[in-house]
Amino acid sequence: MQEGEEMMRTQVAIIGSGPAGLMLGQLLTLAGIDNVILERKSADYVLGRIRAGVLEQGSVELLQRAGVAGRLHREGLVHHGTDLSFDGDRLRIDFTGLVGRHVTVYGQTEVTRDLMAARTATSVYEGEDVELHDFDGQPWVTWKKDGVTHRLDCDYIAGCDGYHGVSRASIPSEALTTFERVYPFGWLGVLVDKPPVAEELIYAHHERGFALCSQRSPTRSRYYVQVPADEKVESWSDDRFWDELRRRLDPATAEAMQTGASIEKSIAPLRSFVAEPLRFGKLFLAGDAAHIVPPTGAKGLNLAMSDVAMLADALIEFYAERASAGLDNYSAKALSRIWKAERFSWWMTSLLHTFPENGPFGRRIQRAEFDYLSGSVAAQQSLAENYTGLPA
Ligand code: RFL
Ligand code: PHB
Repeated sequence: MQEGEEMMRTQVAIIGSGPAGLMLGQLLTLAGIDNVILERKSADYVLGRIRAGVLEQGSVELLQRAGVAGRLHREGLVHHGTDLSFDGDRLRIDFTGLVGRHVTVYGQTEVTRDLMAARTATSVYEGEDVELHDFDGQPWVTWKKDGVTHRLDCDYIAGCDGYHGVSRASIPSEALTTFERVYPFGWLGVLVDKPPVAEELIYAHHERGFALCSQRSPTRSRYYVQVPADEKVESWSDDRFWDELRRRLDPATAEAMQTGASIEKSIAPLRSFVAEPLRFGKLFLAGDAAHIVPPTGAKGLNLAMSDVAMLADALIEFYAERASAGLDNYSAKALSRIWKAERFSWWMTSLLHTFPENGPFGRRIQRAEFDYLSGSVAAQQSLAENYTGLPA
């Protein structure tokens, strides 16, 4: 060590303070396993990101296990079904009636806030130039803060730093196989302080493109429209957004929707991505660091939660029994669930969006898929089973 450097030690170094990193940290802390979270942004920045809104029952149960479900149970909105609209024709998928399960609408921002408030172990925010070292041997991590270089020695590193993070990028490229589909469109999202237009979510297919009516609370709504991948958010005034959204909804919904000044507006690109395996030596990947799904199936946050539940159990088993079977199985076990969520998210995206390359044949197939779904309890059950969450 040189002057101006500071050294620490922990059992598990967690890179990234998103929902995956925070949940892993909470589960480890509850099990008495020392951990440090390193995050490159500020806590306020992390809390300012508007993202997911739908929690599977398994994610709610995990938040309960982590001891952070108090506000979720008070404020979360239980949804027993969702609506699909195809060129104005409506179909309700009754989750509870079909598969005896439901989802809970509770913003990712709130999940993050609750996990941050519960955290008692060390978190470093605004850590610059995080670097991972020797993770095929005795791992350590460095970062800079206020001009000082810090070093953290650890047993394991958990890469929970999202799609653009340093963890996956640190693994030699020949050790990873990646699978990717980039869609030629994104979602333009608007957050508005107006009551939701309907009790449940509405996923709408229209020849002008996909639209989604979602919500955060009885007074706050979240809406999305499909836009071309190269679209600029500056070209979308609030008025233009509301006009476009109305055109894509059935007339009664368009009429009933309350609009107002947006409090957030952003465009998210759509991508399917998986990196395999999820382990390289002492480094494990979890959440968006390892995989991306298009948001149509509402799976990204939920997959991050199920990954870290499996990783936490494996680490807990390792420290309790010095048994590495769980750690050795983590990648294969998590990937099996990840690929099913990838399939479902791709399927929902294919059914509901307008694809420039589709042509008349592709559009008829989409319509036939919707008509089949409308007439088949089996097909509806399959949607409900996947949307509410497959078992871990
Ligand atoms: P995150 O949330 O990206 O957190 C990663 C954290 O790592 C930090 N980081 C670094 N820290 C240190 N050093 C570095 N070099 C670092 N690089 C990055 C980042 O600052 C960040 O704080 O990943 P995590 O924890 O894996 O969580 C994944 C979820 O955020 C994501 O899957 C969901 O938001 C996806 N998603 C949805 N998921 C659902 O389950 N249901 C939904 O309804 C849903 N809707 C959505 C979504 C994502 C969206 N966008 C914007 C991509 C809707 C949208 C519009
Ligand atoms: C959201 O409310 O942001 C949301 C809901 C459902 C999705 C994606 C995003 O499938």
